Amino acid sequence: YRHEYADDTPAVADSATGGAEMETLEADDDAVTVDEPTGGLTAGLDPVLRHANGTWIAWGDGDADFAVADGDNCVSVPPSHESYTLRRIDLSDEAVDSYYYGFSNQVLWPICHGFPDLVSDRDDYVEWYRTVNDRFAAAVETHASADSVVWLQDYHLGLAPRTIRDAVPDTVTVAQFWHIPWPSPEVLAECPVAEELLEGLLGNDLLGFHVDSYVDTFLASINRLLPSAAVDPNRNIVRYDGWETRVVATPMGIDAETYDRNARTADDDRLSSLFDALGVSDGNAIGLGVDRLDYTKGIPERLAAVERFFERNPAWRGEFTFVQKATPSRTEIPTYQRYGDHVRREVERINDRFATDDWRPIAYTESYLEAETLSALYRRADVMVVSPLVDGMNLVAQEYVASSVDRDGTLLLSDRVGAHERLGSHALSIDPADTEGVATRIEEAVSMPRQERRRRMDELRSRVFENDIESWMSTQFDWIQRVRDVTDVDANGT
Ligand code: GDG
Repeated sequence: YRHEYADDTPAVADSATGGAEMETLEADDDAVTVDEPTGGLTAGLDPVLRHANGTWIAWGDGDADFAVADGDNCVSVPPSHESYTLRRIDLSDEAVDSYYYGFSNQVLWPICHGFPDLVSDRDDYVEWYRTVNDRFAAAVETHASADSVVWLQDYHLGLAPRTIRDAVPDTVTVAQFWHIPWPSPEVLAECPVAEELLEGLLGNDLLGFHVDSYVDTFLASINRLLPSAAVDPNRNIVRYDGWETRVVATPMGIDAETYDRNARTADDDRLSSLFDALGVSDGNAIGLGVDRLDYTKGIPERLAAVERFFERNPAWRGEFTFVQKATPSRTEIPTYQRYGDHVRREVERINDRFATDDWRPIAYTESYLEAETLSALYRRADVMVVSPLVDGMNLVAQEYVASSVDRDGTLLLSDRVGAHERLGSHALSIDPADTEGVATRIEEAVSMPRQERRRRMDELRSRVFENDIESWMSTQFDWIQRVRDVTDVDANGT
């Protein structure tokens, strides 16, 4: 888990659950150490699980968890004040390869992001996806009681809700949050098991997406590919096989307070050592990109815009450095290996073109940054460029805003990410594929009067703080309660 911090790891729990940064036990000889989640979904879920005394079901390397687990692979956590159960699903290398790197990330991920040409399928991928979804469903069945809430996260568990629904009493509430976009029906039709996936998801009582447009394409997909289901377009309810699924848009927030606090308290040395290591001059204006190395994130397009900026503005050479933090991700997959190589080559080419003896236009790093260092870097960045070609939400844009405690920086935000709905009107909106347009926006940002920067940042900050992870969690549970009440009414025949 530790090295997959920015990646996505499926998990499911009775009462609540989450993804990548789950608290993980590391056995070191006889001692057990704990990695605490530093922010994001897992940090939001931890208190909920404690409160609910629930069960968190997840896979991962988890060697240490298995070392301290009982015969059912259950561990009581957190070790200091045990209050919920961590149940591990042990997956073989072959399962991880075909289920996670295979069907989840080489079929569903490209399809949901509108890149059907990048699908790379194999016969056993979907078989493993079914098998692993069934294993999660079986674990849920073991742990659920009649009034449980089951909350599933993300596209790795698209078939599990139906299996769970068929196995547990009607009084169990099943909800899911889908963290990535939902594609058009035309693109979804390229998925070899599109209908089965839709049927799977309609086992949920509640299905959440980040924004309305994904809800709309999901309902359009049902109309087109599962005509026996009935869609109520006014209430966004789908009736299928005797069950009702409510589909809602609930945009995810971040733990804004923590980013704000880390940005304020981070020791100055953190940033100076990072800049020393990257050869960045302290006096430079700083541009910044922070992403997983994923073809959806638009990194080469962004670098091309930075290159264009330096072409058009020779006076900024030596004065402005673009820092790109790129996190290697899904590196087993050839498309990702090629993408990483391409990004690194582009950095080198642009640096060769403009570098002087004591300055390089792009400072590129793939090293992990501790949370405080990342916040300090966000705080220091004058121009943050978030330019994915498509992105379910994008948390980085929100983290930048929360860390901008001096209210001095400018956010350039792609109009193709979920976060644009909430932040687009006060960020500088960009079309990520328009090199000239993004270069112009960088020019605008570096020459924007301070007052204007503050005005925009104040507005962005109030949106990010008002809609943080806590508010998102409570919206989830309000919706879960609402669909639960409906089920109770139906069960009573009224
Ligand atoms: C998926 C959806 C949706 C990166 N490098 C470091 C580091 N990170 C952290 C960032 C941020 C996270 O990784 C990346 O989150 P994003 O939201 O930007 O993107 P995905 O990984 O694609 O996430 C996305 C999200 O799920 C939630 O629903 O927003 O659309 O694709 O938190 O800070 N963190 C640290 N050091 C690093 O070097 N500490």
